[in-house]
Amino acid sequence: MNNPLYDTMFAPHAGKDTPFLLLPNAEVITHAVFVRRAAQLAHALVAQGISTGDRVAVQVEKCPDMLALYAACAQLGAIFLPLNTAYTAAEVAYFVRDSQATLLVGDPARSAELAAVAHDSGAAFATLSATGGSLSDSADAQADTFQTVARSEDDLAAFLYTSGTTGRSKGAMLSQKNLISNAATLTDLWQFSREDVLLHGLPIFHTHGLFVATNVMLMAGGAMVFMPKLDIDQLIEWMPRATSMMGVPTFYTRLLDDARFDRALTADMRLFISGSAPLLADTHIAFEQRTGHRILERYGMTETNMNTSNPYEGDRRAGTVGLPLPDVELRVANADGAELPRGETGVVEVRGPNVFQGYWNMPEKTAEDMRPDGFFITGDLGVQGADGYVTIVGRGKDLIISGGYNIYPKELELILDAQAGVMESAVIGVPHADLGEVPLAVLVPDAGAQIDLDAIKAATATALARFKQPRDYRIVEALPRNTMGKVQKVALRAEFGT
Ligand code: MCA
Ligand code: AMP
Repeated sequence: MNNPLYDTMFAPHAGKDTPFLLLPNAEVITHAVFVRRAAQLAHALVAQGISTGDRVAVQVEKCPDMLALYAACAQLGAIFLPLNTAYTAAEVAYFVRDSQATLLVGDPARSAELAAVAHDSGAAFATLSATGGSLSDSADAQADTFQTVARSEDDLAAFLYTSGTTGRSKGAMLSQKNLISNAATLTDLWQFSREDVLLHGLPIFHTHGLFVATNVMLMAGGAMVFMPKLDIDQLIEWMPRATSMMGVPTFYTRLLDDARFDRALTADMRLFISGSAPLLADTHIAFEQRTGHRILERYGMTETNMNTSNPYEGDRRAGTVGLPLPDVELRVANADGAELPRGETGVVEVRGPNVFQGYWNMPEKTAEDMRPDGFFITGDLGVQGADGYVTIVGRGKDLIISGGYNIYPKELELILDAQAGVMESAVIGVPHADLGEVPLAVLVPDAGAQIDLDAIKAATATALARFKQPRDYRIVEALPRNTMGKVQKVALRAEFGT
């Protein structure tokens, strides 16, 4: 193949007048129209000076043109780098600088601050949104075919930034092969076809909404109900015309909280998939009682795409993440990487075509997380039963997952520690009925100092996306520590986690 990603996902749809994106306003974008739009955007990128291998950072609201920009990058061999729309200018600045992006594409509504971010990093700036922008306008005037640039499956297709226990975000480099192999495996395993209509309420700047949901539907040739964000009314309205849904657990708990969501509404649905955070067994059971459907839970990571899945046909077990995917090797290992006997808890490690190419410009960090034999250390604690089913029992890494978004306490602690009057801080995840867990900050004041919480909240608001900001604060005299001096977060969670 000339360009495996483009030739697998997009080229086969050229000229097909079948529906691809069903928008909530009833507008339909066909596969053919989408492919032509991608070509126009590829020309617009070239006009901006983008060439093969360049990073294109994109922070725009979910809309058809944002997805077409992903296709355009694939067609010209540029590296697509989507960013959470909740990120502050300070956060975006880090990603643009670190990735050495050539272009930042931002929302026109935020063009003043984002243009400054791009300028400071030596990147060009353009705008795009559902209703227009400089890149969209430029695309409108371009030809709707584009000569696909030759690439190999080992070439990079995307960077996704993922925070870390050190507090510094890392750019996970994903190759064409990483994306294609996982999408092919999932399409086959979950039996997606051109008959499918997927309810798509996830953001498209993360693995779940982009490389699982969208890539699978592109591979299958089906359609997506493409909602700008999760909207329960829209989900309920569209469900009778859909066949499938993918969501984080919050999607399922919110549906269950709605009395309109019942067996009749889901009668024509064939599949509900959950991932990105643990789905409580209670939710799984309540969902089956209400609808007769058993949610299929799967498990993955930004660095690896999907690793395991409950079976499509067969036993979908509540509380487990199912079996390793057919082309993924999984072992539960001790700290040295030695495989443990089945039934013992250890760190989950995976190897296969899904595993990423490393962290951008961080070879030492890549080496730390990758075994010499090619297994990637996920940092998740798991156990594999004699029958192969994997259960995630905890996290070896200090991570909070809130509504499917990851929050690394270290990133918050570095900011809190730097505030006037704060001697030190510890951030923990506390249970939250809607989002699973949310961050709570525990602060220790400097001797004799008063902590000004309003000033601290203002500082975190400038530095951090809203979803990362602590939902609550506690002030204590000292943090609990073990004999090695390490903060005992388990003790903090026991004290404050209710
Ligand atoms: C929004 N807010 C949040 C979150 N989302 N706070 C904490 N955690 C969140 N996830 C805050 C906003 O800042 C705002 O705060 C208030 O909640 C309402 O915002 P709104 O946008 O209306 O919220 P929402 O639309 O109800 O969003 C909640 C959501 C959304 C539907 C759960 O966050 C979501 O779509 N999550 C999915 C994330 C995802 O795709 N994860 C996959 C990562 P205020 O009112 O104070 O201003 S990929 C991954 O994890 C791996 C690879 C995998 O396995 O899939
Ligand atoms: P991310 O950094 O967004 O790639 O998040 C990946 C992390 O989400 C994994 O390492 C797990 O800790 C968690 N995760 C994803 N899917 C599941 C699941 N089904 N059950 C439990 N944890 C999950």
